[in-house]
Amino acid sequence: MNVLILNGPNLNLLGKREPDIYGHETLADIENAIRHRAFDKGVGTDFLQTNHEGVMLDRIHEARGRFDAIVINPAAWSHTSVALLDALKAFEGQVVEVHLSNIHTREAFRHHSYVSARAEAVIAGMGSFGYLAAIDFLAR
Ligand code: CA2
Repeated sequence: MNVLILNGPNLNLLGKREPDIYGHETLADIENAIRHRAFDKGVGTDFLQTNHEGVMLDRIHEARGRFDAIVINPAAWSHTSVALLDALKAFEGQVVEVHLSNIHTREAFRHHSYVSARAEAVIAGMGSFGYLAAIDFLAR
């Protein structure tokens, strides 16, 4: 199984700002933990973080036929992007949506995610462990 792990806008700042909400780990720390967990489960991985929505859409298009699943933290695009939802609908594999924070206990505008309509599973509020849970779910 090959899994593409996608992280959306501003997640490159993890560990550098707002540690009370998003924790002290950097995105590199989290990606390393995912890489190790996936290796243990015999799962191949590739990673992208981007602050550019078109770059994210192109990567999802390219994933068609190459990856069995996508684990995505769409960050703010969760709450705004029908384009991201449409791109994920064109991907034939499984999709797991991950949020570090529990978006349902935060501001009302974070309660709805367009991506959730396409996701097999949605994880929120587990911090970086959510990504590892997503790998375990896909490898089960
Ligand atoms: O909880 C999550 O994982 C979110 O997807 C994170 C997004 C937010 O817009 C979603 O509502 C929930 C924000 C990512 C920004 O990450 C930062 C990290 C450090 C400093 C500033 C922003």
